[in-house]
Amino acid sequence: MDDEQNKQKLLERIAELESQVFGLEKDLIHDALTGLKTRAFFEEESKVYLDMINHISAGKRKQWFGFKNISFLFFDIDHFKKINDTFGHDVGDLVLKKVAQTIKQNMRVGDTVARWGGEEMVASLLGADLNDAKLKAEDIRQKIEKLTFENSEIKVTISIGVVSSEISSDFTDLMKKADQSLYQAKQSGRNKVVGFDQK
Ligand code: GH3
Ligand code: MG
Ligand code: MG
Repeated sequence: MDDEQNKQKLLERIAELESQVFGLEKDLIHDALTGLKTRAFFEEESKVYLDMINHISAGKRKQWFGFKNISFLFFDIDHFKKINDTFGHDVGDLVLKKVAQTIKQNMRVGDTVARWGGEEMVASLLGADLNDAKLKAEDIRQKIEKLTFENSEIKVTISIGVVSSEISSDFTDLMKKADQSLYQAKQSGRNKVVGFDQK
């Protein structure tokens, strides 16, 4: 297959995926509590971008679709159980919603934020390399640390694992590596950003 055919095939695949996605029920795309995208949507969309990375050269990707890399942030609220236990589950829900909104507000057009499960969230940053993504994560970490709530005793922090397609272009592998980085962030004291280092 030549480049033009490859491009057409991918464009068709994207259009097909979009129509499939729009055909799904709203609650299959959006998480009811946070309003973020669902994990299923996130996974499908990310795999399309990673397929493009696997099949189209970096130069052509940049020229045709405007991106070379994609990076992922994996978020987990610190000691969230304690927030629930101290202030109640409803307050926990409000904290989770506010954190989700803060993450979403700091994204660019083309980025996607989803609820991975519980108090874990993920984001894809299209066009960002590892360094860009680490800077973005650090900015979000600081904004979350500064959030205030009606009850001024509530303090919330977040740990973030960061990976980039520079290291792997397999979705499952990337999420595994993001989770490892997140684990390191937790182990080294929480309220931290850790980028996946190949070494
Ligand atoms: P760590 O810093 O290690 O992440 O500690 P943690 O307490 O955040 O981690 P853990 O995984 O032990 O607890 C997560 C808690 O998040 C437990 C669960 O009850 C709570 N949780 C998960 N989903 C929701 C939700 O939708 N609403 C509320 N209020 N709590 C939730
Ligand atoms: Mg967790
Ligand atoms: Mg947690």
